[in-house]
Amino acid sequence: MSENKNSNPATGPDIIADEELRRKISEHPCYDKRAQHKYGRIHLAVAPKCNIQCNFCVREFDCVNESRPGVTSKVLTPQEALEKTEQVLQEYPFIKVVAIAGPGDPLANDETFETFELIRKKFPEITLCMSTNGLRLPEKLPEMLKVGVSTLTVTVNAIDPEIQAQIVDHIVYHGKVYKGVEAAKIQIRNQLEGIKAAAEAGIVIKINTVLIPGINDKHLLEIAKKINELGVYIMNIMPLITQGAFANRRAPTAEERKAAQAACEPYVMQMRHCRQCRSDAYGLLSQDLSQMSEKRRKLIKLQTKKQMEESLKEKAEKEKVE
Ligand code: CLF
Ligand code: SF4
Repeated sequence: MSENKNSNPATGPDIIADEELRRKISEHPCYDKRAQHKYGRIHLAVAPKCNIQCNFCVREFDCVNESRPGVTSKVLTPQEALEKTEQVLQEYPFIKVVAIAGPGDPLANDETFETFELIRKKFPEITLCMSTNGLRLPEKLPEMLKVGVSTLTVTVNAIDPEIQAQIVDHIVYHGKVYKGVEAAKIQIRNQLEGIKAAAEAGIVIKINTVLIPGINDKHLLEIAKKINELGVYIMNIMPLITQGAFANRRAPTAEERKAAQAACEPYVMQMRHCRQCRSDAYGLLSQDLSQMSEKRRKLIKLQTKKQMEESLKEKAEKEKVE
């Protein structure tokens, strides 16, 4: 068995050399399981278009590579997204990550970059996070670095084109439609090249892999080994949601998913607390404020205010003693 050279499940963010990045990861609810009950994220639904067709995707809904399926998010303009972020961060300061995860593919929408640019200018300290199918990753990486994306999720469901061709029906790449193995080869090449370059540029990478029994279930270990070589930080094995062209397939059992995570863990740290959130979710992972009543949100706002006042008081008292 080869060494897990890039991730250490025992230490998490501590293995990241850059201090600022280490802080960001330790406050990222998806990247560090210890952060999930303390820090939150806001998803900005500014990216409606997608450039591929996954067989498990029904396009009226959010991208299921990073979202709970069967829900639709209202698309925002970049300016509306900034205004929403200003309001939400003021009310819920425990939110430390601003992310774009759909409803389509963020790299297929220029609004992704316009939005990140606006957010970065207003909140230079905040962590910018993104998820993508990776088709345009190599060509878009310079723009991502320019706006300051520091955590990135790429969905990799196969690194073997024969397997990938069973998962993605077609891709649209530079204005041309490709199908089958030809499409799969282009997407896998761009994903792997893009992941390697992004990791080398200092972006902390998570891979989402949808576990599809009978298609890629025997292939996950190969993916884990490959992404370990590329410098990936963490892997999130998600269960197939049976819909679209895969409506008649079988979802993996909890045991099958656990076994896949255990097999891949020696090669890459495993995320086990994913909530498959909406592309407009905000709050803690376990507490999506976008789906709560105004009354419940007000209560959380008051609790947050109280907690902040208490921690400021504690800090002031500590400083007095010192
Ligand atoms: Fe969002 Fe994804 Fe960033 Fe997290 S979600 S873009 S890495 S800030 Fe997190 Fe939600 Fe699971 Fe995604 S729980 S669906 S893994
Ligand atoms: Fe659907 Fe996401 Fe696949 Fe695009 S990348 S087809 S939005 S699941």
